[in-house]
Amino acid sequence: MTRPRVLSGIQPTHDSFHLGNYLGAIKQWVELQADHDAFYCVVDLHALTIETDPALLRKRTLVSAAQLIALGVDPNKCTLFLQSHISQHNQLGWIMECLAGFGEASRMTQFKDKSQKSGTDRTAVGLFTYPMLQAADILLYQADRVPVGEDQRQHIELTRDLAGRFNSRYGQTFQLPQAYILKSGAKINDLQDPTSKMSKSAATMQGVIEIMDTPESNAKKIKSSMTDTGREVRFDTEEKPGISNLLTIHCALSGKTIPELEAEFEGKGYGDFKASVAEIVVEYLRPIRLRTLELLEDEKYLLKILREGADKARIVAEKTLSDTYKNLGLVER
Ligand code: ATP
Ligand code: LTN
Repeated sequence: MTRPRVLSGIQPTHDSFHLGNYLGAIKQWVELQADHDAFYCVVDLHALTIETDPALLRKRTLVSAAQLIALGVDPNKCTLFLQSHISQHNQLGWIMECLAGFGEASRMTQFKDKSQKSGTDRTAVGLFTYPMLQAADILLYQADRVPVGEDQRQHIELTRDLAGRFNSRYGQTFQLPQAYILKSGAKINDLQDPTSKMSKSAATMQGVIEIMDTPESNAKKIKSSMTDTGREVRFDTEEKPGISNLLTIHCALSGKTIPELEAEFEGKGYGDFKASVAEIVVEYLRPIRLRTLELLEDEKYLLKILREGADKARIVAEKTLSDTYKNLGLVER
């Protein structure tokens, strides 16, 4: 029996992934690789939608790949590669741009939010066409499932719409993918502003737990996270967004349930609870950070893994693109 396909991608836009990236997306990548035919890529072409320094882009791409491996993405169990190594992504991206409506693309909230922040003159056209390249990433591999955080749901819906439209116009070509979004962990919030999502592009990193940050710094960030009113450790996103966020983080990393944690901290204050979250997070991340640093020391090994991944990915991507071209009526070579 063939295993269901899964594909996901992450941008190399920062020196470190954060806890939201891990709990919202990468943790699912690791679990799914056990019983899925999994394709995971560092979407370096997507990172070009913001202005990047070449040396920094190279460094961040390798740090991203190293972190994925350290977090449990296993190149022996899945196909790990860089998007720019497979030219079919750009080629299918163009087809998707020709299929998407201008109005449809204009409704993407990620584009609206990001372009509003920087203003139209400083917004690249690539940021507008970003979701169509993302659709190509997914459809090239005929993915059944796409593990992402809640903020990506709209892009996956668009991908399904584009795939369905193509299939009905030109004949069955693409598998319709489904977003794979967990209920818990799908949205981890900023520790200082617990009503907005933890984000790499936050104004200040005080509320962002970075995987590559030192244990001391992360412990400090958790201990000085925003304090809600009251004193009880109770899950209540309306009244206690900060504590609820910390409970979600604790649960995801310690494996304990929310009622278990509420009982454990009954009669104790926020201080004790924060100290426990800090310990859980720091001890969880400590070996991951060290393993990432170790992998980065051996760049040759890392590049070899990525080359082998691209060789496997290319076989699937070539087949899908060639079927797509044929179904569109583009003359064969
Ligand atoms: P930016 O804020 O610059 O868009 P980001 O921090 O959201 O960056 P991405 O590279 O866009 O990071 O996201 C990578 C993956 O992590 C995506 O699947 C996304 O849904 C998920 N993700 C990002 N932030 C969170 C979060 N706070 N909680 C849960 N999942 C998240
Ligand atoms: N847009 C996504 C990154 C991304 C992606 C993909 C996710 C690019 N291509 C394909 C899943 C599948 C983001 O901003 N997190």
